[in-house]
Amino acid sequence: MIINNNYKSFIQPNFTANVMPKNCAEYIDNKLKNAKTVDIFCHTSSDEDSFNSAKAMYSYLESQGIKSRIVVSNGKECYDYNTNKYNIIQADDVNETTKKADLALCLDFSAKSRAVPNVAKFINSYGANVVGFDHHNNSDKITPNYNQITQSYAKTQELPKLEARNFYIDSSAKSNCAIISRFFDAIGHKINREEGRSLLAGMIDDTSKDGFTKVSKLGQIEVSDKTNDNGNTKTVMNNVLSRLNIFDKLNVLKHFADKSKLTDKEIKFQNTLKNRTQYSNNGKFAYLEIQQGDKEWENLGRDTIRTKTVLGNYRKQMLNDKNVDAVAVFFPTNEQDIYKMSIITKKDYAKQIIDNIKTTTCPDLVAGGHDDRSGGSLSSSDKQKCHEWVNLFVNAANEVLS
Ligand SMILES: [Mn+2]
Repeated sequence: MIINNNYKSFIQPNFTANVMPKNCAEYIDNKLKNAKTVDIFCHTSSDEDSFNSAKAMYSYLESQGIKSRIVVSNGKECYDYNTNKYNIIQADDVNETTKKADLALCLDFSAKSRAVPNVAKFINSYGANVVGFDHHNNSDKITPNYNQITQSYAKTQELPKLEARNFYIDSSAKSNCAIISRFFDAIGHKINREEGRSLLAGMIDDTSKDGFTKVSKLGQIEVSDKTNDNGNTKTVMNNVLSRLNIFDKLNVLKHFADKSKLTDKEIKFQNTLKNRTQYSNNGKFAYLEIQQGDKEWENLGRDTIRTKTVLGNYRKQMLNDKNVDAVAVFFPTNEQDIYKMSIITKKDYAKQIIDNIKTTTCPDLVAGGHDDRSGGSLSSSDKQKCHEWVNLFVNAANEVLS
């Protein structure tokens, strides 16, 4: 038997997470440090991951004497949304004539489609002066300077050798905040507690949406096996937590608890929904149509984490009716000109209804998901067009559910 005597030369790095190659981190860090001013951009309908990545970077840049501002799309419900502290401006207030900083920094997006259209145009006007971090793998690039990492390498492998570029993308990361954390590690920046709280908030939100983490009743953050990333998420999470004390952690967890608790106004709204329900002719499709300009919906802030909960409760409640086979809600969102649909059904009716529309009346329908629960969207803010879109579903339900 031949023994492979090369085995001793295998390198066993003592990490389990996808660390960021030093050259890639330093390349972007140098670009940032050579700028006097930086505009930090979040993606459309900015979520906790994008906004908290921005806050952590804002704080880091401030410590380096670099002035920056955060361009956010809504995001007002995000953790520590403090306009004075972080110099925040809304995406709507930006256009091509807005004064530019020396450098644009894109966080949690790298595709044109994930930026508000006027912001995408504005970013374009920076030419080559754009850097970014992302964990999404989209094809419609916002800038051609990409450096993409997709592999999850095992313990026995060496750090991948990568050419440093303006954009660092690791689609194996479960949140952008985790990438920012590893960026700080790679450049040797020791995060302060404020930065740590931001990174934790972004990581918790992105990973809990996908069921990769769960917060126990006792406030333990558990990373599930489903994460399947060589301990990547767990390592980065523990790394950030080690920089925080118990109060920091509870402060972040309290934010999420408060954020999801329904207000009196929202409970009142929830109680009116049953009366607003409409039915298809066969009575098997129950739906709620919130039209463009609905005052109450506007006052509640349109689609927020809590109104989404309200609509979810409504769908579940209505589907309990034994005569009802499908329930859908239609509503204007906080994304510019986007009208949305969400449906849950018995059996595989969601798929059947959507397939019916696609094959009969509207081949371009944007909708899909699971057999018994799906979402869809229409790019329009026109009340009549949205109403006609709703009717596509009503008509299809009359056929499919008969
Ligand atoms: Mn994200």
